[in-house]
Amino acid sequence: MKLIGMLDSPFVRRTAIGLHELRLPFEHLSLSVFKDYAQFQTLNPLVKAPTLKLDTGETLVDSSLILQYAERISEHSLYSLNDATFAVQQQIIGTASIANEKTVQIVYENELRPQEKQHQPWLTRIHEQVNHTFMELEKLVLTHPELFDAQKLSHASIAVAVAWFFTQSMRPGLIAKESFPALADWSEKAEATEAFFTYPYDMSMSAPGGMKHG
Ligand SMILES: N[C@@H](CCC(=O)N[C@@H](CS)C(=O)NCC(=O)O)C(=O)O
Repeated sequence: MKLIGMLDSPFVRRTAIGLHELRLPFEHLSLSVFKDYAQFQTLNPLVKAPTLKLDTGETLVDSSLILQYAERISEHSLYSLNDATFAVQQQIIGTASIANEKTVQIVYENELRPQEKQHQPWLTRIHEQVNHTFMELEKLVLTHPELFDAQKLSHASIAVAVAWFFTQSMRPGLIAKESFPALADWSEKAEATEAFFTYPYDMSMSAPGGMKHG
């Protein structure tokens, strides 16, 4: 199977790391939804990253749905078997996904919309939301330290580290590192693991204007 999308996308990166940890072989095609739009469209007319093309022809989108499929076909699992812990993990993944979504909204507003058409009240709202998602994640990491184990990655712990690194790289200073010590610490540990090292964050689009030129 083929995973399509760049590792500057937190959705693509968490999927790649999840597939890797589930020991599922896949080919990674690093195509941009912006600069490689036409080529991407030939593989998936929806032009959404991540896209997973199965050998049987199906085209899957959405990181959570792709990982749900991956869990079904793998002999391994990155979820807890305990229902109560699973609920916490789902809460963590949902919160991290909103953090990604909100940072992406800020980036799209800044990079794709002309300056004079940017709507400050909307940006203010998203800034507040992204800040709150990281506040919630910081609390979750502090309350459930046992779920953040570099020796035993889960979809939840992967999602948090990927979201933190993405926002820190894409919009440095947006979320003050010193106010989120547990997240910063977990990110450092996760980025040092073999799986994160194998699928490193792609910096090429992070510079302002990078999406237009990269
Ligand atoms: N909920 C989706 C979000 C995926 C997403 O928004 N991906 C971005 C790249 S970071 C994308 O495809 N952008 C192009 C577009 O929305 O047209 C997921 O979890 O996969």
